[in-house]
Amino acid sequence: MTKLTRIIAGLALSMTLAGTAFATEFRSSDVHPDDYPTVMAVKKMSELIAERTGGKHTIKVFGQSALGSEKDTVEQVKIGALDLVRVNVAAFNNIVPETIVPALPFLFNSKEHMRKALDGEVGEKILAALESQGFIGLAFYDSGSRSFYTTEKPIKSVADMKGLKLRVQQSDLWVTLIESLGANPTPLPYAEVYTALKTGIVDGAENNWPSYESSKHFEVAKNYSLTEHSMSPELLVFSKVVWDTLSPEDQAVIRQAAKDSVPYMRELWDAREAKSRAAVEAGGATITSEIDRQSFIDAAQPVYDKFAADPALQALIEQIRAIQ
Ligand code: GTR
Repeated sequence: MTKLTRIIAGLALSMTLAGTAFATEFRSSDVHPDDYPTVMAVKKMSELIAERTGGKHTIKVFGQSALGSEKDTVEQVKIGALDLVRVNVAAFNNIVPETIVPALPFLFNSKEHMRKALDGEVGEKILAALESQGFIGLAFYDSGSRSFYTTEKPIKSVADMKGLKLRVQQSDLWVTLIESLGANPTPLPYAEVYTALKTGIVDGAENNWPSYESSKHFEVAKNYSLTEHSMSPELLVFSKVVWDTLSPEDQAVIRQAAKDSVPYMRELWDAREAKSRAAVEAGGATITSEIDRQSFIDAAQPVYDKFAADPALQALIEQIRAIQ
């Protein structure tokens, strides 16, 4: 061994040990601020891990896209440069086809239906599918229903979508959905949406109540139309590169803490949805709740033909539809 290879070997060993024997503060990324339910849930998970490992492991959450966009941070997690990420499933749609399923338009009938599906076998299958691409799927979090909002006129039926420039998440599924509805998609990272709305780069976007409120999009796009076109959930994912350096005991603690953070998150979520809706209404947003929803459901069909034709995905969709 030359001196240099000895140094490199020593460094590699100490990095491995850092992951196993000594205290580690895992780094996690989120696009949301500190008081957002997804961020608070990962902080809760950190507390549980600290308790259950005698303080050996914790998680530090970097919010508000401080470590980059969802797309960039997913790439960092893939190579092990970042330990965890909390993103919407949309960020995985182009990487792991199974993540397309829960993002499909008008798939879930209700919040309860969505929770039941993701808590059961369907959810487990989607999480397991992440592993072949270098990710450990830990949990789903709620993201409510997403609806469109615009700077000029409100949307009431799919005809109102014609020609609108709408921001979408960076996912081919989402691009096709907007095209199918007759609008022009502009994929952008979340952190760039406020300025895009304000400067007229886009005419609108879509999101749930808490994001519409906390991002202040409601200040620049005041027409919120309750299309509730997707319940695309949130995903919490660990880097497989880092995971493989951990002991089976620590892996089990992390998996369980993630699961245990879900009910906590849902409680925060339900309260936050109501609070955010009230806040945007008080802040001057106009809510259109009379929507010709069927016109959207019909126009969205090509999305299923293009993205959900694969028999494995079809099976997941049927399993979801069979849940009462
Ligand atoms: C939010 C979601 C984020 C991100 C954002 C977006 O609802 O929590 O993870 O996906 O929407 O539209 O980019």
